[in-house]
Amino acid sequence: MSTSHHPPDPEELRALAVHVAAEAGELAAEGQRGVTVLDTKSSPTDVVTKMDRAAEELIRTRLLQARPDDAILGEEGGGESGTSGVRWIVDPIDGTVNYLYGSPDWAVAVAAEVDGRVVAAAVNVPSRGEMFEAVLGGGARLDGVVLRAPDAVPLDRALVATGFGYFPERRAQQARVLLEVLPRVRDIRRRGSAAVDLTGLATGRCDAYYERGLHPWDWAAPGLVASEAGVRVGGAGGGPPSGDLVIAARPELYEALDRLLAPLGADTDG
Ligand code: LIP
Repeated sequence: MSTSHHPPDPEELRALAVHVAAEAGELAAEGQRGVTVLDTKSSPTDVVTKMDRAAEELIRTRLLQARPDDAILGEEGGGESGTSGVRWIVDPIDGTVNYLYGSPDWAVAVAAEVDGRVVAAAVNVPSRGEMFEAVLGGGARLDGVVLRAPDAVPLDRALVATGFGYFPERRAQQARVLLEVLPRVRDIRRRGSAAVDLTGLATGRCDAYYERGLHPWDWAAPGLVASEAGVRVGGAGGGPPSGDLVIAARPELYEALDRLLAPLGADTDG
């Protein structure tokens, strides 16, 4: 069934995202035990397993079966163009290092973008049995229940999640930033998955999140879940999320964290 010649219905895109994220999550969960490193990407610590590739392959196949004219951008397989105006942004396993070590914090993230805006999303956290879903302007849900992020807390009482990149120079800069952040907040969490962190803002598992050096597949789907739950999700200098910076929190806390981070400067490239 192809809906690609009609204006895309975000609810239909969400349903498809949920469907493929569920199937890919099941496949990845079955393959987690005993999984090993298949290859490395940007640096020796940036690993890929055969399940990252298998899950992405499954997602691509299912999406193109349902909507053959859509474009796809995936973490493992790169970009494929389309003609329908819909682009899927896919992270088959976000938190691959956790996945490799048998930890529960990894997720399958599938987002649909129309005219450059993410309009529908699914984030499946199989080890927790959680399926997050969202539609632009239509709210976010966890296992069918509407999500509303808890109110902001002051910065000095905020549990702040962050992450570190795969390049040594970037990590050294991230450590310098952390030196300024850590004494000013309740505590820091480094879970190893931007998708788990961002969806965690919607459920109140943490209060704020920031990270530099991410890719669109890291924030596309979970960013919509967070923003539809009332979280502000942005980037450097008041702009949208980008590889430079993703920052997310309820608005008042967002501003305080942004003020703290802004003078600490951009990362070393890489
Ligand atoms: C991961 C991100 C995480 C970041 C890691 C890595 P991957 O994605 O979700 O926030 O700190 O360095 O980029 O590589 O597991 O898909």
